[in-house]
Amino acid sequence: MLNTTTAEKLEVSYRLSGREAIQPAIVHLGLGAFHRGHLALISDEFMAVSGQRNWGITSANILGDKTLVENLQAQDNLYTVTEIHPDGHRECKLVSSIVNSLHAEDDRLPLIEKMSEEDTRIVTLTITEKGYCTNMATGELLLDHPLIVHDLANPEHPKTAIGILVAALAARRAAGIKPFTVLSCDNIPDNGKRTRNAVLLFATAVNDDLAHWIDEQCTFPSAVVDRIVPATTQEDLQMVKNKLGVEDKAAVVCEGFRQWIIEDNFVMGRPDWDDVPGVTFVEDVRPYKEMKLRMHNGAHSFLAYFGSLGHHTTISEAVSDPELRKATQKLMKCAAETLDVPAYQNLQAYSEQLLQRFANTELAHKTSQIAMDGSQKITQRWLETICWHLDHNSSYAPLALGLAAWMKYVSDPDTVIEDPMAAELKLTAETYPNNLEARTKAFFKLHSIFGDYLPIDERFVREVTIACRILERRGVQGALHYMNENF
Ligand code: NAI
Ligand code: CS2
Repeated sequence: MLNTTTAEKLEVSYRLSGREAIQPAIVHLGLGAFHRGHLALISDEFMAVSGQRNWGITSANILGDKTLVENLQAQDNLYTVTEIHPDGHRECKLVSSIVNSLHAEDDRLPLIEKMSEEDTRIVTLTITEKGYCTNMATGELLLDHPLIVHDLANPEHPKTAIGILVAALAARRAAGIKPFTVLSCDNIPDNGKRTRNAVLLFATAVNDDLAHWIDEQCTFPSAVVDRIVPATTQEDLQMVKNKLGVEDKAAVVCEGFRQWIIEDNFVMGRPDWDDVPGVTFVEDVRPYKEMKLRMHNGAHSFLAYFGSLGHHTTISEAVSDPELRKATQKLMKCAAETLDVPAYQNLQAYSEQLLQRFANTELAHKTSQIAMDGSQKITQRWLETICWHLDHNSSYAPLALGLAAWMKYVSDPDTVIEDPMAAELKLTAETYPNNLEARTKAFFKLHSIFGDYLPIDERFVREVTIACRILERRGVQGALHYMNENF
């Protein structure tokens, strides 16, 4: 069991002295691997270097992962993060910033009460792209989403993160308490603005005066987050146990790289997170957001779908395939052309750094994990790049081939896909089993992914249909080689 002995072994026992004095001023929704390997670790390091004890975290899962919460509670909410570098060097860090953990799926009230306390000054989120219940093409809240429909009818007993945020803000307003800042740490474009718009639309449907209060007083800064944190495997848990001599059932492994770029707009103050490496406060995250989502995540999804089709289990295996590596470089170049970044930003160097990060064979980042929830990812990772190239009449062949791979992946009758739109995707594929052109156009009709304009752009439809044909006729390696030779 993780305890003070572990702290002594890691020579951080000082970190636990006075831990009981830590005040939880942050509530986090989405107690997942990334939260534990990024925000919670950064907050822990910040409190260690600053000596401040008033930025502890209450972390909650509102959907699933009950066992993780129970395991964390059983070890006093302590856990470790092992940063694994490409050369095999491992650095194990004990994290003590989470002082409360909740599983709030069955009963939201304790969580909402915690969020309503005046001491709670920031609410952070890593609830996955699907957790926002929004149309990824437009960014708008899906008012017909079954859980949103439930929450609008039962605003005091919400199931969604959006509903929970509004319920907690309503309680604060009723108690005459200022609102907290909402800080999304998810890979969605304009995550602060989109969360704000979803909260305001929901609040307007519940109570117009509440919506005005939120609009005027609550802040929703956007942020760009970057650290590769794969789902923890049994091998990871065993590695940590061998290293520490005790079991850590909430252990996280990740790469050494980390980045967190945050708009500095916090209504009730914030920690000086930038006292620790990798964190920067800015006025506008837009240039960084597009770079990260289109180059890093765009390449990640490309490697995930072509890697899966090519029977590569991990990203590091996929990127070791020469044709796939070359095609990924071309995709990143295609994305880089769309970016308006500061002159000092060397996008070629960024691309090469990404390939090194992807090639980290010490991290078992599974292609299947990244391939999950594609309906919530490809819009911001690929389609925004495609739209730019359509506007500029320039080529986007790697992205077209990526879409072909995604459609082939989700259409495979033997592939069980994890995606909130799995049923629609499978039905679309099954409707046109032998008519590739009709099937491709049917996918484009999925509005929450492709929006209004792409499906009616004949150039786009033609380009992607051709890519699908190339993939069908030449196979994975043949299609990659063809694109590499001709683009
Ligand atoms: P994870 O699977 O470990 O955790 C997912 C979390 O989301 C869990 O706490 C789960 O309870 C919650 N969740 C899932 N569906 C939800 C819903 N509909 N409503 C509310 N909560 C929901 O995944 P991980 O690695 O923590 O990633 C979570 C998110 O963090 C990603 O979707 C991404 O947006 C962001 N992220 C992840 C990175 C990574 O490398 N793992 C890196 C950068 C960002
Ligand atoms: C990945 C991201 O699972 C995925 O979709 O592309 O979680 C990726 O690991 C992070 O964005 C890296 O910062």
